[in-house]
Amino acid sequence: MRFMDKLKRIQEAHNTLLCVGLDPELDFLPEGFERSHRGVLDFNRAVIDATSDLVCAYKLNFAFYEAMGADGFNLLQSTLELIPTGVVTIADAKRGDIPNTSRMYAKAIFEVLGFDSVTVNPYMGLDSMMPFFGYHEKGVWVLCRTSNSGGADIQLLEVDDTPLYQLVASMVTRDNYAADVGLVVGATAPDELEQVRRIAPKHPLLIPGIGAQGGDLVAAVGASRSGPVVINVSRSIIHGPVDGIRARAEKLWSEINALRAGYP
Ligand code: OMP
Repeated sequence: MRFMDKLKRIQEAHNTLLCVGLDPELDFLPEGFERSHRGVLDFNRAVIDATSDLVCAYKLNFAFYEAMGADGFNLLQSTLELIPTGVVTIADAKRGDIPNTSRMYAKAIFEVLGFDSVTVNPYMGLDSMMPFFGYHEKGVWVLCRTSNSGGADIQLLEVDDTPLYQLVASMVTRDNYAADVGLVVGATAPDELEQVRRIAPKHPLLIPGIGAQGGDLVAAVGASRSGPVVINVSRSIIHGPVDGIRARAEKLWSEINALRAGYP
């Protein structure tokens, strides 16, 4: 099944745009969880059990796993095994290198770990992304306008009067690839989100930045009117008492769906 079909199917089945970010930190594990890789796996299990019917995807940011050393790699694998079939998995690894190296990154993430999709960094150009784009049935999320304030340092620079993030959006959405290609645009940049939608009205967007980063939920949900959207929330769901995880996720699920219900 193509990646976009899998995403569409789960978004419809769970009536949701919500993606929970599984970004576990030992220092933020709630009471009752051992501060070890075993404790992290138990915590990820608790998050998945509490939210799997509310989400379309889980995004695992590799930094949080790599910081645990060799255990972290095993944790990526054992966490993936906990995610119910049908729910989309996103490897947030922000990869990209010379083609020969990207090929190995893509192999590790798609074939060894078996993720459905990956985030990639476009800075090294189209050929650095092509090894990821070559996979049928996989998704690739290209960083376009990131949610951090420093994203403006480079992404808003103009080349022949066009900001770089818009050139990235045009570049990667111009052609069809074996994989389904989407863009990452932070909810903290609502104006640019609108511009990206103008350039790529039908392409999938991965939108982080809601909650802890103060992003604009109305703008994020608004982007779903023309094409698919996945809204990622990490800290403001997974941090805090473990028995509040479901309530925090449900609140966002409801807010997102209330906004969607308001559209004609
Ligand atoms: P919270 O701010 O805790 O919801 O986490 C946001 C998650 O999305 C982290 O895993 C970030 O690394 C990731 N992210 C951004 O915050 N901003 C971006 O522009 C891109 C990403 C990403 O690629 O997912």
